[in-house]
Amino acid sequence: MENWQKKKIEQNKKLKDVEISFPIVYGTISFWLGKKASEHHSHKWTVYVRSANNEDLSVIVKRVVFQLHPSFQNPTRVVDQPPFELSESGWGEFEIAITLFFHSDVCEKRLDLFHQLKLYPEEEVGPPSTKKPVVVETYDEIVFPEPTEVFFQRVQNHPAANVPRLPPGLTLPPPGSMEIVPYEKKHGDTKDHPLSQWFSNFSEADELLKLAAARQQVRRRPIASSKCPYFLICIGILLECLLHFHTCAPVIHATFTRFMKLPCLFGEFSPVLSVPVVKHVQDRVEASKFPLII
Ligand code: SLL
Repeated sequence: MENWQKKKIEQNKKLKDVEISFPIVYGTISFWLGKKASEHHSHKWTVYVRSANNEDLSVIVKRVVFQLHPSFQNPTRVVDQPPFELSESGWGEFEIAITLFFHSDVCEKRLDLFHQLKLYPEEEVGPPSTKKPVVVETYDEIVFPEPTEVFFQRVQNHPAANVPRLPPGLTLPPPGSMEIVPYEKKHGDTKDHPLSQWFSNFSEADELLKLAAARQQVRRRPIASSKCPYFLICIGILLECLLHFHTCAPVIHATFTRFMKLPCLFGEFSPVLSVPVVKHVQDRVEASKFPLII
């Protein structure tokens, strides 16, 4: 075998029983334009995908494509740099398709997310204001099962990643002996983002999720004896994963956001409503039980 072939095989070697996850948040923030509002441009809004702790997602994400309503000019918008976001102005609410493309060592498959743009608050919370936006965010985790060694080494110390310790007995070649796929080392986080005061803090939720996951693994129950009311949903998730994704596919971990319309999981609030983050946290932990029982 040629040297380059050996190298390629080495780079593509998968780490069994290992998964790397990235907590993400995607959503929209929209402001009413007040006096500046016109018939077709009553609101300005921003749609975005960010890491849940506002770290730089470009470590895995190469490109994000936002598919807007056909009433917009050039409705397919491509963003190749962090922050992965798009700002527009318009008059109506619609569903935005958000497609994530990953670097080649991360995953060949793309990931489709969908987000409903909201311009108007659900309940009347006082007179309309140009200062207080309507914020709708969804927390999810992208899980990469069986990452390649190259990917593992590249992100193991990255703050946007949840990287486990390697299983006992598994060691990696010392850094330097592998060709590391470069990624742009720019400051692409969203910490000093102009909209960051409106971002929800999901990092506590994430910590609690991890704790709950650990607890669940300790007392893992067999499925037959489980009284899990979400049994059918679990099968749905499994089927969905099998149908849509193959081995290297990203899996949306917190899929319950799509199946269970718990309002707390679909974190919709304006600062005026100010639903406490703790509420999100508790319900997430509850809902996280069912995928872990499998
Ligand atoms: C509705 N189903 O009827 C929705 C469609 C489309 C919103 C909303 C375009 C702005 C522009 C715009 O805001 N479209 O022309 O640039 O409510």
